[in-house]
Amino acid sequence: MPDYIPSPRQWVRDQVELYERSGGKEGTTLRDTGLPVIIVTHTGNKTGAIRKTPLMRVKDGANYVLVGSVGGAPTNPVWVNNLRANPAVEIRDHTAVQAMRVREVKDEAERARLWRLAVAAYPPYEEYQAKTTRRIPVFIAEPKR
Ligand code: F42
Repeated sequence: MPDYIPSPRQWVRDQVELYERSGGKEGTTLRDTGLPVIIVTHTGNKTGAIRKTPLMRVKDGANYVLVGSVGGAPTNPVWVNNLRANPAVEIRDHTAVQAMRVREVKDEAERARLWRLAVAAYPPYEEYQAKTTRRIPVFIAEPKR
């Protein structure tokens, strides 16, 4: 069993800890926005370690949309590299935990549709895209069959 390495960011680490310790009953929203968050568990592409990344909860039917915005920072979050290298993830949405497979959305029409869903769920994504010259990566996570 590989080791779990928590995020170096204290507030992120604290959110993951509370979310998981409470079995998905507490720590499930982004700070004071009240908007729901999921926890994506994935594998470090260099360390092979278990990584846990909270993201906004954006649903598309049974699927989840994962947005690598990191506040409109100039570079992609490093979890994007992990998902590109190893698409097997686990997603915790409150009390439900599911094995899923991710793929990066490259098709423009599909991305546009999912981006609209993402912005509806979390409007600041639009400002984040405007703040950066990089194209914010979007993944879709589908239940593993
Ligand atoms: N970030 C988003 O991008 N989108 C969201 O919708 C979002 C929502 C959200 C809600 C709640 C919350 O608490 C946080 C939220 N965040 C959101 C922030 C998100 O959880 C991440 O913290 C953020 O996206 C930055 O991700 P990151 O993977 O770049 O994190 C850095 C700080 C980090 O953890 N770096 C690690 C480190 O040790 O420096 C490396 C982690 C790692 O995966 N390493 C890989 C390995 O092999 O282990 C190597 C990666 C490589 O290729 O270099």
